[in-house]
Amino acid sequence: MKITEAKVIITSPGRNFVSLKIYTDEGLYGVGDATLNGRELSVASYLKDHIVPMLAGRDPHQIEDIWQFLYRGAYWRKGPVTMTAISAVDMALWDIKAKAANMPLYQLLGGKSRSGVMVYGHANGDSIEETVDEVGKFLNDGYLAVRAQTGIPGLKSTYGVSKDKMFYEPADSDLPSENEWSTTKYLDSIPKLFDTLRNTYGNEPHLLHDVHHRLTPIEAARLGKDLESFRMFWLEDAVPAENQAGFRTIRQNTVTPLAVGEIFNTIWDCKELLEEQLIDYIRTSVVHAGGITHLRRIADFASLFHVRTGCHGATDLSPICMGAALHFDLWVPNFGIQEYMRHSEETNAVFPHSYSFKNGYLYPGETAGHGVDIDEKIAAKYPYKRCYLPVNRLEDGTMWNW
Ligand code: CS2
Ligand code: MG
Repeated sequence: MKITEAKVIITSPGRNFVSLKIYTDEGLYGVGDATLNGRELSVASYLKDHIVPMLAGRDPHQIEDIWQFLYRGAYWRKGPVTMTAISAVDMALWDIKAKAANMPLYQLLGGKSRSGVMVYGHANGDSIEETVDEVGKFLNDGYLAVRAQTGIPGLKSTYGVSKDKMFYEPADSDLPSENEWSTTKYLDSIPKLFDTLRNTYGNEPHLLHDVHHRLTPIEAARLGKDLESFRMFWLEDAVPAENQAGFRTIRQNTVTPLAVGEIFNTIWDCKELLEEQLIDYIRTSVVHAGGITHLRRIADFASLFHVRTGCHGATDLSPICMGAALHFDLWVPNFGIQEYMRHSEETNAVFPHSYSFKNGYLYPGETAGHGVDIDEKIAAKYPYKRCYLPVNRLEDGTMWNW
């Protein structure tokens, strides 16, 4: 089999998605997600201008060799743009290989390790009362695990709190909107939220929370301690993680489980975190961390250190990424949980897929490949629209982490 051509498809059914479609001389094609929220066109150009011209004539079955060619061959290694582009190629090639074998992708990875993939949903509200009600709705819908984010009294807006509760979307503006942050106000609120949640729903539901990179290690250690009796499933992105050693302070001071990694793009971003057992869940995704090929390498390394997977699955990762992730999750021995932020009806129509939700679990389906396609006619109805994530400032105007 030979690759004949590849095409980059940009569509915006409510938010921007970049996809790669790779064609072969045997009539099979594969699709991969190449979406990098707020920087979409840079990956589209990387693919169109620099990768697509090198694909024609290659054997699509040589996934590893093509991965190494694109990674080593760029000379400039790593980085979100390069790695998202490589991920898209990798996802599309695994799709082709599984279609050629006439098997769902998980079979090629080693088969099922479990019957379904436990997912967590996103509940949020302006106040603790509203957030508690929203968590209840997810539990009623059958979710076994829910992430809870709440508005902070005294702050106009904060990460994770949305107007539309069902299809929450953080990138909503053609120039970055500005949020305001106070660590003092935040640290005061969050333990109250989880205290109320446990009093209302008991200890059984898994509860998660995303700090979204806003604390320092000592502040994160304090929050972890304050949350200990509420038995969190995890505390996510407690600090920015460029300095992996910073996690030592958090780790030495709390037994609250830690998750990190949605913005990591290679194993090098988490090597120290894993080797030193500084985290419990690694959140690297199929689309931003080098596709199935590299994610599998990260997960295997993580398994040596009792670290489980918890792949990023926000709405800015397209259904193609979700489909591929579910096959990975069904196989990966050290699976922890999968994030599942539901896509809108418009998005689902552009990306017909075989995965489905039931009683807290997602199932990838038995379609050959990763089970997600792109309807180019519907995709063409939604042209690209520039859209940024917000930024964040302290109350005195100092730039902070969003
Ligand atoms: C996130 C995302 O945990 C999460 O899902 O932190 O909401 C993240 O902010 C977006 O994916 C950014 O594009
Ligand atoms: Mg997050």
